[in-house]
Amino acid sequence: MITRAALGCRLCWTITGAVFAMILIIESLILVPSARRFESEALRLLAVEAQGAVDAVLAPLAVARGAPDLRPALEPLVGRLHIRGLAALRADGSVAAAVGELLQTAARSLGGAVDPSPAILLRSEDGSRVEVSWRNDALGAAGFAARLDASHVRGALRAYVLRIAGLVALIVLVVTAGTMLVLHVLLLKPLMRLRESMRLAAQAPERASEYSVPSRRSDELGEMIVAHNSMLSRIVESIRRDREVAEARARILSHHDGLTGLPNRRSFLEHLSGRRAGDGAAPGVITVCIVNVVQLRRVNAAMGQQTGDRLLWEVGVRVSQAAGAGSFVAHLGAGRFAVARRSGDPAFDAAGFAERILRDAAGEYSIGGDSVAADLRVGISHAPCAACSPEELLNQAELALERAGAEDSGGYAFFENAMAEAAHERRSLSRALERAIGRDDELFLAYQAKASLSGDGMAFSGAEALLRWRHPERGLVRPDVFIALAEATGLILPLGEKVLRRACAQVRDWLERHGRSPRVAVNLSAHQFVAPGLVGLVAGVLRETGIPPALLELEVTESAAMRDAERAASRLHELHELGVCLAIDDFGTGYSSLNYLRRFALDTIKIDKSFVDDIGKDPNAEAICAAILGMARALGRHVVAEGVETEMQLAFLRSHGCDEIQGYLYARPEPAAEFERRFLQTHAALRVAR
Ligand code: G
Ligand code: G
Ligand code: MN
Repeated sequence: MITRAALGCRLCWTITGAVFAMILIIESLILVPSARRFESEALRLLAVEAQGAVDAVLAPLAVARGAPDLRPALEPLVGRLHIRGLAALRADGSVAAAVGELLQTAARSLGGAVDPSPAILLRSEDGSRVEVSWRNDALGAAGFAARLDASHVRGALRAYVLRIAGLVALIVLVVTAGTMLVLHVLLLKPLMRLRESMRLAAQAPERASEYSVPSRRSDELGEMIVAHNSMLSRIVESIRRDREVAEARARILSHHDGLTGLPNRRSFLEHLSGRRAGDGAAPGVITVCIVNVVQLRRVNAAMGQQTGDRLLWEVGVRVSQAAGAGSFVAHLGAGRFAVARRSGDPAFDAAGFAERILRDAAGEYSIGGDSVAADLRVGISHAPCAACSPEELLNQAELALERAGAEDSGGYAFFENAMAEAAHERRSLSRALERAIGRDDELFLAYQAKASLSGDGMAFSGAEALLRWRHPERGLVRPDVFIALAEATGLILPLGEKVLRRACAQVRDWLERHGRSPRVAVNLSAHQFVAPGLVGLVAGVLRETGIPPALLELEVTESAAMRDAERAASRLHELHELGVCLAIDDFGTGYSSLNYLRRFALDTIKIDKSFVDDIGKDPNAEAICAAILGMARALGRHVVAEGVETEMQLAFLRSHGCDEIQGYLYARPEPAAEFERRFLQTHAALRVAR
């Protein structure tokens, strides 16, 4: 295991290779001179042996006087002690006597032989022979030269070099293996863990600190690991902070009005629906006042927009004070404020409440030294908490406001008969809707085409099924009216099931007749989304119609999903398991926690039309669109912008990387037959898969 890992380590190989090369260089630096020394020592011994032999032969002759003939004395030496030839030399270098092989160097040999110890004069090319000479002035000769057989010296040298090289190889082997082992334990193992930790942290930076590396080392590597761990926790911290800032920013942008710092229309409606949901059964009443600054336009024109803005700010402050704690005050835009007040007492004095607001907030204001008079009107709707929807309450207060300017109104007016009218209307409509669900001719689906923005143009990419109701007497009823009614009465479950079956049957029909069908999105209401039978219903309809699940998309509104985010997460997961696509509708209005958004099994985010409407008009709406697109990209979600009506909106969305659009600019909702003629019978590029 250790060796496997170490052998695979490029760093170890490099270091070990360097160590190996270093040992090799050092060994060869030592080996070359020592081999030379070995060889010359062997040759010197050879020469000294030859000299000894000659001296031994000469010694007895020296007793006789005169210059005897040396040849007979030297003759027997040839062939012994590696001697192949011998010559006695005179002082002038000439040969006095020679035996055996002829010496090449005889004539000049004495020149070198200034020493009584032998000197090497010549070596044959192959090193098998050497010639040596030495001084010896006995017996009338000045010196001797000898040719010696040196062939065995080569062999000895080779053996010597091989021995040394073997030793070196052994050292290299031991050092290399040792180096690898030490590198593996001290460097490679911690480095591998660091590398793995970095890789995992890069994949999931928001959980980076879970991948910190434990270490108790105190060396540089230990310091590096400590620094790495602290970097991981900083990354996590910084991502967390960024997310908090983004959430806070999104919350403020989408829930507050930049001019007065008060909550905006959206938060006002949320506040009202929260009250209703929280106290549905409570016997309280809710009072909604819309406070209008009548002459705001005149102030703007006469004294400048800045003064108008400042006045609005001041009015907001006084209205809030007058309404008192327990009231919710919002700025709806332009010169309109809204105040909500809930009371447990059914006889709550709404008129007194409105009068107090008028008394405290209308009148003179001092703006930058100028005196400005604010003329206010109040429209009031007043109903039991559970009776009306937030939109209804607000609409009724708007209607009442129109009558608040009348003579002797006192500056405020009530929406009259609100409860009775609404209840009657709702009862008759809901009976008619119930009947329509049982029939086949009143309710039908319209299909609105969506276009993808890949490339420069727009390409047909899918459709949303939108329910329509043609009432026999009233004509077309607006879907937001009858859907809300169906929600309130529970009719939404059979209605929603009908829509799902129709849409899937339509896809089946298109597949059979055209061999292709766009993906069709079906809206799920909040009730449907939490109904226990939903997953079974969808699975059943898919099975019965036999359509590919990917051709069905389910749209859940953001507010429905966020009502109980934990349950929504698991429900979305179950639906996703069926293979259908999932989209979150009206995104931006329900304020999702980004954290949940990450956990929801969603394919697509649909930016709410209200933001798209304000592109080019309201920088806040543009900021929200850009933020949603950026966030969706980071989370890997597909984005559809709803309600695109102008080229300008399209250009903005395209430049911010929006994937798909839906809106009148590309197509309106149309009956199935027309939709089919336009998008299925032509050769419109159809992209089913994304
Ligand atoms: O285009 P339109 O006016 O059709 O739609 C108004 C509202 O009604 C939209 O919010 C849309 O989501 C909703 N709506 C349309 N059809 C259906 C449907 O079949 N089921 C549900 N729950 N809502 C629908
Ligand atoms: O389900 P959802 O709330 O997304 O329904 C979409 C609604 O938006 C439908 O009522 C549809 O008719 C409407 N719609 C789609 N495109 C446009 C558009 O470009 N302009 C307007 N005003 N409404 C649109
Ligand atoms: Mn929708």
